[in-house]
Amino acid sequence: MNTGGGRPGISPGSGRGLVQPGLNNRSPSPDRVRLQTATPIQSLGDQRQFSAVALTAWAQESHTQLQCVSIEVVFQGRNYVKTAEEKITEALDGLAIEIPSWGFANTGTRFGKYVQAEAATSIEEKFADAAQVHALTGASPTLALHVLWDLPHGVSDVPLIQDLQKKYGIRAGSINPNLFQRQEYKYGSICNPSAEIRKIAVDHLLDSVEIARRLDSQDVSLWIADGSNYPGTQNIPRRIGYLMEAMAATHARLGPKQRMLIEYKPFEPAFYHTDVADWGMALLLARHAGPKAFVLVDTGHHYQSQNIEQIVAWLLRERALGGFHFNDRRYADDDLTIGSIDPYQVFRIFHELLGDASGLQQTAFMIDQSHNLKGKLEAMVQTICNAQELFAKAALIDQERLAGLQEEARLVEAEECLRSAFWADVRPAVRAWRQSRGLPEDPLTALRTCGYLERIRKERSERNAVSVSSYA
Ligand code: AFD
Ligand code: MN
Ligand code: MN
Repeated sequence: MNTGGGRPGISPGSGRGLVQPGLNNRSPSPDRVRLQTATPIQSLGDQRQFSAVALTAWAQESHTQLQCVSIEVVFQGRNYVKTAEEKITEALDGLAIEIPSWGFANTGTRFGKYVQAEAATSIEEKFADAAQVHALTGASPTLALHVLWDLPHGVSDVPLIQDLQKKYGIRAGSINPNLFQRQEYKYGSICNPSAEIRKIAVDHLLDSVEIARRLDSQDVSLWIADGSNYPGTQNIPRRIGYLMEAMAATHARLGPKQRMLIEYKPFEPAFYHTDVADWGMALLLARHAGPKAFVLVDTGHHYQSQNIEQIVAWLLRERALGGFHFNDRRYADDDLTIGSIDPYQVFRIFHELLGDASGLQQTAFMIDQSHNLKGKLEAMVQTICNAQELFAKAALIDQERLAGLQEEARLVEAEECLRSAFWADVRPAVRAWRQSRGLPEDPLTALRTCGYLERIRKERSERNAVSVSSYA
């Protein structure tokens, strides 16, 4: 429930994948409409669903703006079943994917990088590229920012970002503190044995919260690279205490609408122990920090063959999932484009999310990729198109039928129910959706032919030729 600004009443929900059947284009009108809200409303009883009339009256009386997370329509005495096209349209209308500023810059591997003439060399160029990707896909209205790389002067860079937001029509998304590049962080940032160095790191976290607050960004996204390379060299339990202290201090500074997302990663850059190594540690840290702390799942941050959708199901159930960093991997944290190695896994993750409307609503979809070989913009557009197709496929899963089959343990039918949605060719419907929204039907071809790439290559090539290496 959003009790902040906005007109009292029921909004269809701004989250992704919300069920909003085509009420306007069906006639005669439905017999009955039932809505489910993001939060149960105690004063209306304990039921999970309410009639549209009761909800509207309550919302207006209590001056509340309600977020509706699902609508059940009873049409001519029967539950209205949406067509595949309607399901896909609803899914894509609600799908927003945040892209990372660093995905446009010259980044690569720790061994080196291949400099691209088109790579962004300034924060303004990153905003310009993000606007281009959004114009082609209609799905990336926000840009994740890395404080050290994008706001090197901290809070005093905020006005510059505000100008860029206005100029390019792209909002600043999650704010990513950098706790891994200062020389002081050799033995850790917020887990460093030195209180002085821990303070530098915590101050940076607090600055990041302030940057997010001034930019009206909801999420401060924490990746703690701390760890050690050799057994016995660091005191693990003591460092747990340091983590908790730093996170409590950061949580205490969050504004009413802000959240902190805690990302985990099993190894790299540390190779013996990493302080926040898995989702269990991240969840416990979030629980200790407070109600505005959530877990961030980076799909590349798991051991081989780990069941990520099961982790997602647990986090959803615990109301602890805050967001994703999507990318694909074959070996370690490879930062490849979504679904390039294992599209079925992305589909299975989307399936879990679509089965939990209010969990989905509070989950931020972000990309965390580093494009070393592919063109920066091409890779970004391709990744968004892949995500849209896989999300559309997952929206086709007949959740109700699947639940029935699971209940009766009809194994092969249940599996086929899932698989048939995965194998459905959604591309014509996705193209039709793009056309109906005034977007190019084929964003990748449009990118290649629109002239933007030629222009930026010409403008930036000289600057890129002398660019210095940076890790990402
Ligand atoms: C890291 C982590 C983290 C970080 C990013 C920086 O995934 O999200 O912000 O990459 O490039 O591996
Ligand atoms: Mn990440
Ligand atoms: Mn990563």
